[in-house]
Amino acid sequence: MCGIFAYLNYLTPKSRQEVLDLLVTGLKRLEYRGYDSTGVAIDSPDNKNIVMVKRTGKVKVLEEAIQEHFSGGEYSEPVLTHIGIAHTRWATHGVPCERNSHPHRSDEGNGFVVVHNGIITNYNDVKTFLSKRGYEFESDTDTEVFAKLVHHLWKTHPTYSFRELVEQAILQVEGAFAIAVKSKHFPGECVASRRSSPLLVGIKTKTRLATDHIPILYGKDDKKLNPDQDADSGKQQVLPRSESTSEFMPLEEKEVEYFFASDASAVIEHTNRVIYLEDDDVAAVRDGTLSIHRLKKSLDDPHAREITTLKMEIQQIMKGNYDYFMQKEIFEQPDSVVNTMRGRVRFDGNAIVLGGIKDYIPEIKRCRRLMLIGCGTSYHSAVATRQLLEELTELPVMVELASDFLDRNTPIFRDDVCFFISQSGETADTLMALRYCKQRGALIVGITNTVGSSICRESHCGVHINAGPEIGVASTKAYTSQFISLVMFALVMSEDRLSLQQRRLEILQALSKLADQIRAVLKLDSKVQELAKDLYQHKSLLIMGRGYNFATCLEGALKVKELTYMHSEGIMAGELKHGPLALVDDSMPVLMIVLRDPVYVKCMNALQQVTSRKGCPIIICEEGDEETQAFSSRHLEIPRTVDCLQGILTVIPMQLLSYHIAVLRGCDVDCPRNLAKSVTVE
Ligand code: G6Q
Ligand code: GLU
Repeated sequence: MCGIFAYLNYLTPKSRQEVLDLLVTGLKRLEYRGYDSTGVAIDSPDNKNIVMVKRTGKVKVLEEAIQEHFSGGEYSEPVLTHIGIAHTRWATHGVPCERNSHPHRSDEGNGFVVVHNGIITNYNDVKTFLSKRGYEFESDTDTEVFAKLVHHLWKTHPTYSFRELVEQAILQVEGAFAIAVKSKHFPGECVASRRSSPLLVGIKTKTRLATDHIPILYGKDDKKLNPDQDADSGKQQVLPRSESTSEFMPLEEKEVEYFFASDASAVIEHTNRVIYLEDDDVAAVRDGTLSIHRLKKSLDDPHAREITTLKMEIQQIMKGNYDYFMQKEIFEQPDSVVNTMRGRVRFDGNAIVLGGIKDYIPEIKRCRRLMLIGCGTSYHSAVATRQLLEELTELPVMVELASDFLDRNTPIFRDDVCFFISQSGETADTLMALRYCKQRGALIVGITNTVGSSICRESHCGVHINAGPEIGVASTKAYTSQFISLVMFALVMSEDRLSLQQRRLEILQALSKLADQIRAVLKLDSKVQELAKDLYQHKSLLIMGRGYNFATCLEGALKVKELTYMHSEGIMAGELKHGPLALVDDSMPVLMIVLRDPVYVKCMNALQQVTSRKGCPIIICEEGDEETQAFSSRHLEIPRTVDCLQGILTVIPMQLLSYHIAVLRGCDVDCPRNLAKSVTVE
């Protein structure tokens, strides 16, 4: 979680105020990743110190503090070369407050300042080690140990370069992190690294870059420092130096700006040229030169990191005329579902090609079972499509929550095919599950929305869902696009099954009408808003359905919970009489999904059970279905589609309902409390 943003201008004059504006804008783009507190660090006007401003709460609060703090004329003087770092936090260690906000510092003189995303799992050991050497800690975070460790290494090994100091510190810490470090002892330099948390470097130059690859450099010796042999012994340590042995030149530009960011949305307005760092890469900028080093040499390391050109457009990450990103993303769904199918589904020839997995289809067809693994909304997309996958692939399909899957040490075999579904492509639980399955020889298929993400890179093959950037913390358009990606996969798998051709045709035709049908469902917005007015003061909402719509119940309840902080539960209608019916009375809000599909009669039974206990459900039903509508005065009618795609049309009223309840309750729609978009901690 959390957003890291750092900006380095080399021979590109910028005033500190301009730098601060850049940092604040970068943080705003990353705010969806965490919004407990924020902070920035820049050089003081005399260049002798580092000044920091931190605030509890969102970037807006920091922005105001910055305006107050840095309004003096000395901050408007241009500086030729400068580095500023910034952070928006999603607290894992220590409550959200100013003291725990990043950047964290090494000492009272702000010698080294650090922004960090992730968790340093052995921070207690490092803290004990440093405390014994006189360091006093001022926060409850794990991050602070890193700043102090770098300082300790600098004190004990004064000949080390900034990069070497950071490398040595990284070798001492365990866990997941992306970090960026700035130091007053190394002005104009920045060192950044990652392990299991995302980080990229954006590069902006006036002219076209001289290269599209940055070579990877290795230390001569990667030995880890023994933390017990330090200056306490009174002797200067002789540590292994990591001189570069590469014959390549690092990226050297005369006038250049570098951006270090947790994701591409923070840099796209400045440059579309980025390098996605890999685990254990250390990126260092010194005298305007970017070099990338590996902490440990491994045989399958490539020789260079590629500079990627981003295809993203700035408008994609702006709100436009909408009040919230979530609202924008709900209304984008007629387009995003088409983008998911674009270039893949040929409605005229009834053909589907998924370029990212086509070479693996024969292998997938021979597998023992399919496993669909994800968290939260992404997991729900697996629940939503499981039945169709079972039908069209004729394989056993397991759906798994990544965290539970790992807790169980689930047996995995070489002939398993494991799908990892993740909007961000960075969710730690999902990524850990991926690595677990990969180690056991299974084929890894990534279903992600983020090009260059860890899940993307570590999969053998995959489908990019092409939903476009999703900024609202509550996932909406990514869900419908994940759903469609899995449906397309099922269709590919059944291509040569004669007995399934009629069914495939029916689904393909339904897919071709989907965008218009979504538009029709979105027209229910004002009706849904009225229903929200009935519901927003209640404490709970039960959402019931079964078959293809059970996933909508789970996903709808998740949306209500996370956005409105109301209790909500997705209930499998078949389970009603086994317990949940006890909750139903004339005051309990209930929403039921009753569509004309193979489980219609069973759903009607559930509806009867609810109404006979004086329940007054809101019903989602098919257009013109008077028989069902007769059970309630409050209903939402959706267009008819094939059974296995109904879930796409039924989830949209749930997205709208949770959105409107959240607005009515005064909740922060895009940034629900305690949550963050990208959960890079386990
Ligand atoms: C839901 C949330 C959340 C999300 C999971 C998994 O609204 O966005 O449940 O789906 O945290 O995230 P990824 O899809 O990025 O792995
Ligand atoms: N573990 C760090 C903290 O609690 C960083 C969390 C984050 O990723 O924001 O401050």
